[in-house]
Amino acid sequence: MLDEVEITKLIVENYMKDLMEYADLDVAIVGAGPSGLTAAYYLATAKKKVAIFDRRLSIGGGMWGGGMMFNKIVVQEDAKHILDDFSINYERFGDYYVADSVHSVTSLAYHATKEGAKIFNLIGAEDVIIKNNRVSGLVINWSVIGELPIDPLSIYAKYVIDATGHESEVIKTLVRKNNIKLNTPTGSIEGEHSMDADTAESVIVDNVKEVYPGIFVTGMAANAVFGSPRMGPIFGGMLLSGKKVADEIIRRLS
Ligand code: 48H
Ligand code: FE2
Repeated sequence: MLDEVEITKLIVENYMKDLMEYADLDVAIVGAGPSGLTAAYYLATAKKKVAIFDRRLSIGGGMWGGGMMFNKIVVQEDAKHILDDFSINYERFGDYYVADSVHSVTSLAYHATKEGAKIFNLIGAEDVIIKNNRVSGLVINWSVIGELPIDPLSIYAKYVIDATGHESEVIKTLVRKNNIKLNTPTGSIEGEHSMDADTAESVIVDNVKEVYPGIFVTGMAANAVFGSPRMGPIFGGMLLSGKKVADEIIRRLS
């Protein structure tokens, strides 16, 4: 006989166990789009304790939709090795590789979680913890509470990654709430520029930086914070910048 309350208790007990375990992290990633998932995979592979918080029900960010809802993505030669790391199937057309976007998202998520990265969906980062002029964690809350005045909970992390895409939400909040200067040319958010795929993809890996002590940017957020262009549905830069931020943090932690 299946027991409804036994099922309930199993869910609550095991969720709470995860929340307790991941309340103190090596790395907290905000955003489970392609760059956040890629970063999580390489961090987990290096045995770092890593969790991703995404406010949506479903992970994958902007990757599901390919270009204008044609659910294919294009990746350039430079990033092909990352497709291979994730065993993503593709077809080659000269210097371009075309992959199915649903297959790509699910492969990124499968390998990241298989290596031990934890994904908390439906949880948003609404703020950061700052101690001694350094970001030292995240302030999290259910994303479904709407305008209800419900106070958040907090997570410690040695490093936080803003992988929230075009909006660079965590950095925006950091700048809005604190009188600080970022490690950018003007000291504030430079803002995303219009489409130029070649420039956007060639600068994105360099834009992966610790923009304020304890917090890095990656993916589209890196280009938005550093005033670089958008690139449209070519995803090499998302994968490469995700790997770069992981490599950089692994180096710092060791
Ligand atoms: C929790 C949050 C919060 C928050 C946002 O947009 P994404 O897919 O991000 P990237 O940078 O990995 O990939 C960008 C890519 O999808 C893209 O848009 C490209 C290449 N565009 C080019 C162009 O020209 O348009 O994912 C970000 C994720 C989403 O799942 C959000 O739900 C999540 O972050 N998120 N999660 N707390 N405050 N804000
Ligand atoms: Fe986009």
